[in-house]
Amino acid sequence: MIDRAATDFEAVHGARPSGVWAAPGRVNLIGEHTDYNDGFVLPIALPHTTRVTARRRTDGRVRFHSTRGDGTVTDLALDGLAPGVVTSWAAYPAGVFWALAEAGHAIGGADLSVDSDVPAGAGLSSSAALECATAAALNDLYGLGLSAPDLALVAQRAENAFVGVPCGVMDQMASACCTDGAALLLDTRTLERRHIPLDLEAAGFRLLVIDTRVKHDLGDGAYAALRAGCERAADLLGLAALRDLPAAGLTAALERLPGELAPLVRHVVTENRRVAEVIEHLDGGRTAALGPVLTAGHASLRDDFRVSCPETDLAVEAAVAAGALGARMTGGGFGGSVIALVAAADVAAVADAVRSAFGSAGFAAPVAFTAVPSAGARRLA
Ligand code: GAF
Repeated sequence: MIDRAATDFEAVHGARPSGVWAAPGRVNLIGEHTDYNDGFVLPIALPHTTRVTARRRTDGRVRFHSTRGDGTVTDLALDGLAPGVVTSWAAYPAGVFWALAEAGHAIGGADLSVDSDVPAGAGLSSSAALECATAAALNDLYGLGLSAPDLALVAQRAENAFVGVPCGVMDQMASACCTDGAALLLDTRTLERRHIPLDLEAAGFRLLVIDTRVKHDLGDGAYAALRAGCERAADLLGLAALRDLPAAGLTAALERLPGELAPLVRHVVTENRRVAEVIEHLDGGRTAALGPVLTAGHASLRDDFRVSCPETDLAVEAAVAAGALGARMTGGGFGGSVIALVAAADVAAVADAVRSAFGSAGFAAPVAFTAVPSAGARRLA
């Protein structure tokens, strides 16, 4: 794979690359729409990665090529980069150059070729994978000495200010900081992290990921509206963020809020509680007990936060009916993917049941695969 990347790179850019970097997509086990409320999240990195093959340039230009595209090379002057200037997929890596320069790092030009097996638009963080692989490449090429969380913050800045999506920090932190064999418990306020060993296979389970193939798009305004709603609710309650509302104060707080904001707040407070519950079960070695917590999380996203869709609801329902211990949509919602915790012996039956339910409902066939907690951004060669 690495030899091929170097050969492809040379064919496009006319010189050998200096290295190859990879960053993964993610699924979030629990803690959805909590990150921009300063709350808690528990993602794992997927084995699927985006690879960036790169070398420095000395003429102040950045050139981006994707092996999945039509062969076009996007060629830009570094000093001309500004939000709104790049509107194609190249906005993600270009945004990383821009964010590093904005933070005062001495970055020169570079040639980049990008390859990926992270499904795009599936709620599996293909954008964060591309940003983090680019940031890891530039960190090494220009000897910036940035830590993994620093790279995640640069990647998030690129997405917020250059691409224009007001995402929280979970996806970039997952892609940059996750480790093999562990879930990442992240406090999104302090960025304090705990790597929680997660060997589902040894416990006799599998994590089934079901891509509904309903493309989700965080840039279409619905995500921003939800984030604004949560921030308004925190403001009305006199809190810095919804993370500061204790579960014991929830009922009283809901009475003080306008009808459209109360369910958002209920979701965020109960979801932070569910993260804590999942951690308690994992710490206690009670893997099967995670199932009902995941399914309760889905109900909250469906009924209170209202970010599920008929396909994700059906995938959860069919998976649980076929014997999954629990299931929930993962990521921002409005389509995307579902995760299901399944006994090893039931994986095929659960995947078949979801496929057959989709067929009966007239939905396009979903794509299912099992995932193990994998490594974060790294240099491959
Ligand atoms: C998307 C965002 F990018 C994350 O920051 C997070 O808010 C998530 O939706 C919902 O938990 O993936």
